[in-house]
Amino acid sequence: MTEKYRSMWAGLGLDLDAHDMLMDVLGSLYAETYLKQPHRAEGMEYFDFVMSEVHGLRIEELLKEKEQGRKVVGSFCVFVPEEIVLAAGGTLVGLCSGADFAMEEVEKVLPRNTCALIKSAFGFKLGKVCPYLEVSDMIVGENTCDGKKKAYETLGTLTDNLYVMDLPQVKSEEGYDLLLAEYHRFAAQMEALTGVEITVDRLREAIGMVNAKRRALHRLAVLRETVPAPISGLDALLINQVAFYDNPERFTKSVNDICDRMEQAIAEEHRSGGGEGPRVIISGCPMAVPNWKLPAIVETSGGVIVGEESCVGERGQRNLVDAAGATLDELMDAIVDRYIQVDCAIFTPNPDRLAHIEELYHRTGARGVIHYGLQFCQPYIMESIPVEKALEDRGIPTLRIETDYSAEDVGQLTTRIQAFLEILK
Ligand code: BJ8
Repeated sequence: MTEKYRSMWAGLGLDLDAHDMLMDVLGSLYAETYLKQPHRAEGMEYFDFVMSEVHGLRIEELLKEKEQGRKVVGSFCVFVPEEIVLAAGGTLVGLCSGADFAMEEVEKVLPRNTCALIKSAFGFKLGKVCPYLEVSDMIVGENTCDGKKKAYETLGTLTDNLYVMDLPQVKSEEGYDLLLAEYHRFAAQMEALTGVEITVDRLREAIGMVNAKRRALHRLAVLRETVPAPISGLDALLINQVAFYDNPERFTKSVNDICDRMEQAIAEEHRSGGGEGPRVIISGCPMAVPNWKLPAIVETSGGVIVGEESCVGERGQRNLVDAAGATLDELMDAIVDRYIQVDCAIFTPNPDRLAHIEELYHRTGARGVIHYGLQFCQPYIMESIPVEKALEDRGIPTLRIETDYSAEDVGQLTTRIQAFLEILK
């Protein structure tokens, strides 16, 4: 990343030395993990470019949007509806991060046994290295797992623009009503923030824009069912990660472009993308940039990841919002109808998630499931035990991994994953 952004970062209050350090690590990790992959799908240059400018050009764009009166809203969860943010004239960006930073500072305000995702967000805040956090006019927290719920109480002391959304834990009628009420409250909050009224037309247009983005990602997911896979799991994950940062319309076009090229490559039997090794799906906690550890191990060990049952993947992107409603209430109901289907492990019980893992496994022609749980993530780690049992009972080989963001266990994980892939051959 170039010198030209230094004054922008300084203006956002970033610690330039710490930020340089982070950018150096990110750059080398990206080159090592992504650019060295053999047979990359054609069209990945756009996503490489976005990543190279993730703290540069994209932040410059967001600052320009702000100058023109738009508001930037940061979120940590796929339950925050982009449709409502866009309809109110805002831009939504993801704030989750996938690297340890300023851990000594973090452990002064959070217990050591907090999951890496939460600690990382705090590390980026306390270490002053995240321009997305600093550019956000409003940060939305949500009452999902206990870790996040309580961490937001502390985050509220570190920032003055935190808004917390309540979420149901049970998918009952009352749970549905709670989500609907919370989405209405959020819509009112967005209107107050931007000064823009959410009208039927604006909301319908926003739904259309987000549906188009999701449709493009669904198209990508379907193409990955091809044998051999036309794209590596690492690259597909990257596209799903970029979905949380990029301008939605430009992103949709870029995903459709790469899908066009993949379709052509498949038709011409031009070999690219994933290898021919055992196909697996990954299921579990979301993987935020630059958390590429597990997929990199799987794919350098000869496996091919063909689907992610994750919020940075299918769990976060499947299903569309019905845009047919004629009134605001009908459109808001349709938004809740779509979001209530997100089968996060914070729900109890959560049978849909198991059904989705099975469906994804069969649809993609996978031979095994790797369950990815972040250490200290109660919801996913707890759920991983019955999920593994149920999958094994159905004859689906499953490997349960519990890890964090450090590189300490790479050797041990590699041995386990190689042994698992050997069984799948
Ligand atoms: S809808 S998965 S994005 S909450 S890893 S912080 S669960 S202790 S991220 Fe998530 Fe929304 Fe659910 Fe999706 Fe807690 Fe677990 Fe940490 Fe997690």
